Amino acid sequence: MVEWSPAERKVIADVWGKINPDEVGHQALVRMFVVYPWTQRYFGTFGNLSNVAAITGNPKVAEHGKTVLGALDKAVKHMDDIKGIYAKLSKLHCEKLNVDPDNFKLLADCLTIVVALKFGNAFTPEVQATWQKFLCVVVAALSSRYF
Ligand code: HEG
Repeated sequence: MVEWSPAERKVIADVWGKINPDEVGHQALVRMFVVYPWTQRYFGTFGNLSNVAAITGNPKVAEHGKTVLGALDKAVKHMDDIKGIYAKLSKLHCEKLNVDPDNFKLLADCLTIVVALKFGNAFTPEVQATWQKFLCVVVAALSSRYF
């Protein structure tokens, strides 16, 4: 069971309050597809992902960015039960989408980089530590139904 201090809860609420979910989700996915091109293999229905411009302009990527951030919004609102609220989503990624769970960490790292770029100096070591703890829990919860 993950414990969240009041200070950590405040950091996550602050970061989340300053994020534009459509933009951040989109930019994180673009980075994932460009930096880790093998992650494209799960998105055969998305059409052209052949270069940075195609990925950036692909409306399905933008749409999926919103979907992913919508799921993260639920995690922010239920920080004490992330495993529970992601149980179905984990099963879906494992059994239906057949996503290798190592990829969750890659998307999480892309999310951190996008948030860091937006925040600049405000992304202090303390903020980074808490943000990455949050994403660590998200990744663990998404992986929890693989076993
Ligand atoms: Mg996944 C669908 C969330 C990482 C591949 N992902 C979804 C959906 C959500 C979601 C909410 C919609 C589920 C539904 O239709 O009921 N994904 C989600 C989160 C994260 C993540 C929160 C990590 C932070 N996903 C992820 C990664 C891959 C992946 C790393 C592959 C590299 N997701 C994937 C695919 C679909 C979803 C292929 C189906 C997309 C579609 O067909 O529209």
